[in-house]
Amino acid sequence: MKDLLSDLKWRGVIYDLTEGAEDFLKGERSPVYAGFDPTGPSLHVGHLLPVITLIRFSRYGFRPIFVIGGGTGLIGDPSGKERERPLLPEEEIERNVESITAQLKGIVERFTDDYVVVNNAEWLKPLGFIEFLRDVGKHFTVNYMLQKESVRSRLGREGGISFTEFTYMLLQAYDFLQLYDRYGCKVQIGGSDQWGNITAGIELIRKVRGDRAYGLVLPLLTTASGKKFGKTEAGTSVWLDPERTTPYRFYQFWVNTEDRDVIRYLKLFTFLAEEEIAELERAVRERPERREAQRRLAEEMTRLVHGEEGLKRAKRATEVLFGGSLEGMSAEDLLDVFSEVPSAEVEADALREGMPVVDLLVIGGIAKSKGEAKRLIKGGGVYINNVRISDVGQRITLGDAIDGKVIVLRRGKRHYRILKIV
Ligand code: 383
Repeated sequence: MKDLLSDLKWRGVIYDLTEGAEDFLKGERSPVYAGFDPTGPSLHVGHLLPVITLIRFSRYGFRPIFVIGGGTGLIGDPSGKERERPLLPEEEIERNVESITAQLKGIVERFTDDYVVVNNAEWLKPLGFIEFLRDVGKHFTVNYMLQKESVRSRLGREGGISFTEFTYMLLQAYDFLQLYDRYGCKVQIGGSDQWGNITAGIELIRKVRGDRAYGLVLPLLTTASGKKFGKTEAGTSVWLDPERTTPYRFYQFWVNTEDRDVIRYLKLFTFLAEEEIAELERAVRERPERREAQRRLAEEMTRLVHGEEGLKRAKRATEVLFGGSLEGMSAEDLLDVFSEVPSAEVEADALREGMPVVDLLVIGGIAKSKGEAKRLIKGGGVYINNVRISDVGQRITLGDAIDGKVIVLRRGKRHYRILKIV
C-alpha cells in the first residue's frame, strides 16, 4: 500500500497544502475534518470529493470528522459567492441538518465506524456575542480579514458584503479550535474555495493554543469541455438523495463522463488501485466505444452512495433500455428510465376485457395503422414489456401493465413508447 501523501498526490487530490502539512501528514495520525453547510436538503456530487477524501484519510489511520454547519449555515459562507445570500429560515436549516447527517452517515458507514459527525450549532448557538468578540474577534485584525479573497472579491462589487457574511471566517476558525480542543484535530480539508477559512482557523489555534494546525485543499472540478462539474445535460444538480436523483440517473451521470475526464475522476473519486486504473486507461485508449472506464466509475460511485441495492436497481434500469427483462421493475423505475420517451394514455376500463395488441400499438404511436401494426408483428419486430409478440390476434389486459400502471411498447431495437394507464 502507498503512503497517504503519495496516494493523494498520484490521484491529483491535492490542490494546495499549508506550510508544514506534508511533513506533519508523514508523521502524526491526527483526526482530520471537513465541513458541510446545510444550505440545501441534500448533498450533491459537488460535495463528494471532500467526503471521499476524508474516507481515504481514515484508511491511513486518520479519524475523519464531518462537521455539519447547523450554526454556520445560519450565517452563509461568502467564499466563492459573487453576491450576498439571503438568510435561510432556522427550521429549514434544522431539517437540512437531519437529512444531510443521515446521508453522510450512510456513506461513511460503508467504510468505517470510527468517525465523528457533529453539528457546529452545538457550540456556535450558545456562544455569546461578547464572548465571541473577546475570545475570537480580538485575535484577528480587520486588515487581515480584508485580505481574504472571499472578502476582497466583494469589496468593489455592487451590494458589497454584509457584516454577517464578513464574520463567517471567524466562525469556521472557531470550529477548528473547538475540534482541536475536543478531538485533538489538527487538519482541515475542503475545496480550494475554503483556503481562507481554513487558514484563519490555523491562525486562531496558533494564537490561543500556541500549536500548529494544517490545511489541505482539493481542486475545484471542471470538465475537460469547460462545463461545471456536477450538473446534468439539463443543467440540474446531481443530488445524493435518491428521491431527487434516482440511482439510475446518478449512474447515468457518471456513465456520461467524457473519455478525457474519466481517468482523472477514477483517481479522485474511487478506491481502485493504480494498476486497475492503468488497465482502464488502456481500455479508454484501445476500445473507447465500450466505455469500460465510465461503467466502472458509475458502478463504484453508485455503490458508494446508494449501496449494493441501489447499484442493482440502476443497472437493471439501464439494461431495460437495451431490451432487458422488466421483471421486478416498478412502474416508478420504468417511468424514470423512459422519462424522455413519448407516452400516450389509455383508460384502465378499456383494458379490463383486453384490447387487441394492434389497437394498442396504434394508440401508443408505434404504428400508424392496424395494418402496419400487423405487418410489424409478423416481421417479429414488436415487443410488449420487452417480450416479443408473435400473435397478431393477441389481447393485452390490465394484468400486462406493470404495477397496473405502465405498458412498455417497443418496435425494433430501441424505438420505445410508453402507455400510461389512467
Ligand atoms: C462549515 C463549518 C466548518 C468548516 C466548513 C464549513 C462549510 C464551508 C462551506 N463549504 C461548502 C458547502 O458547505 O461552505 N464553509 O457547500 C463546500 N463543502 C465541500 C468543499 C467545497 C465547499 O461542503 O469546496 C465543496 O464541498 O469544501 O464549497 O467548520
